[in-house]
Amino acid sequence: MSFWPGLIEKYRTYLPVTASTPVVTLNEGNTPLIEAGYLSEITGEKVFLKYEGLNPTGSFKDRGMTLALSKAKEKGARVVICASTGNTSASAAAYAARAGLRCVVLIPEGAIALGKLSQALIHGATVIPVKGNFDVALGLVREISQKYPVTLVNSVNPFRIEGQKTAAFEICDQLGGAAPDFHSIPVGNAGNITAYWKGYREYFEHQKIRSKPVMLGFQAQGAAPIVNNRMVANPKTIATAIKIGNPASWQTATAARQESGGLIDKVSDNEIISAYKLLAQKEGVFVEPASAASVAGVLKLSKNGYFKKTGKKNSKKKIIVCVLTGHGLKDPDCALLSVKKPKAVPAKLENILKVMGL
Ligand code: AN7
Repeated sequence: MSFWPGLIEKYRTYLPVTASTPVVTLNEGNTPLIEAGYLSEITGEKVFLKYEGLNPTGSFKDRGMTLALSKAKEKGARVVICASTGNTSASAAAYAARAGLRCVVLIPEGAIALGKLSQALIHGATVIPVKGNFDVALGLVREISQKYPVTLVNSVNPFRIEGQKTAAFEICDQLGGAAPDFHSIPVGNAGNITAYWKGYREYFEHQKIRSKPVMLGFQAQGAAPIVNNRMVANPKTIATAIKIGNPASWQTATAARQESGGLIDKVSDNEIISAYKLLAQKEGVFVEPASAASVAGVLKLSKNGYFKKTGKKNSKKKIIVCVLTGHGLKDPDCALLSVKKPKAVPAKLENILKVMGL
């Protein structure tokens, strides 16, 4: 195959589609696994970045949405609905536009990043800001989809998980038919950690890989219900994508943790922003804040000696894959708040040279 046909065609045999399923695709997937030289150096391990921000709408949600919209179209749905901290709404809006379906999105008012809001709007979705947080909005769309002929495309829709599991397949394919030793991922509603673990398990069962990774999930400190084993009524974090207090896939996330011998830990907003800037300035990779949680978590564990103590007992460097779930351009406000803003100078050589330190 000389071009990438999208993940449904690529991984068709692993997915619940038939020859008559209409494939709604933007040729999502096939994202790069980037070697992270700086992170490898400071951790002493071999770190890779799975850059999911390079999907068509700029986040991993496209993997789930290609399948969710294909299946919705197959069953004759006219309207899809979701609640979202932003990326799900952007992706649902784009894939619904492509499928010719109506899309309705509920978002927590004032709490989603600018890029995501502009995407949902320009793709023609009916955007309904709600005076409440994500968890409240998810409750509402669940109720609507039960009472009306409206298809829910949040990750409680099993086709979302099926599509998203293909990212685990890709990582193993990219590593030459092997799973990483550790898989690090931000956790919000917990659909993605569920999906990756399912993907690794299936590749293992199909003997495509000989081991499965240890799963490392990271929540933001102010939105860490799974870590604290307690719902959070008013989640708070700069990483708005994972500002979620009652994850829908809570049970399957803790199962992934337990079955893989991994952990789900929390990272502070400061740790998230440090990792966010490190990725941009040392690796050249611009992500949104939530995505940096996977790297912040690995740095935290590395400092505590975790990778030396855990996993295979040999001196070989461990392979750690950090999932970077969304593109930095999703949240330009956060970037501008994290740096010193430049001052304008007169358009004269001497002024420019002075700023350059020449
Ligand atoms: C960039 O868009 O929940 O644990 O409504 O956008 O599968 O929820 C987004 C989640 C991580 C967490 N990184 O994934 C939504 C939404 C980014 C995200 C997550 C999200 P899950």
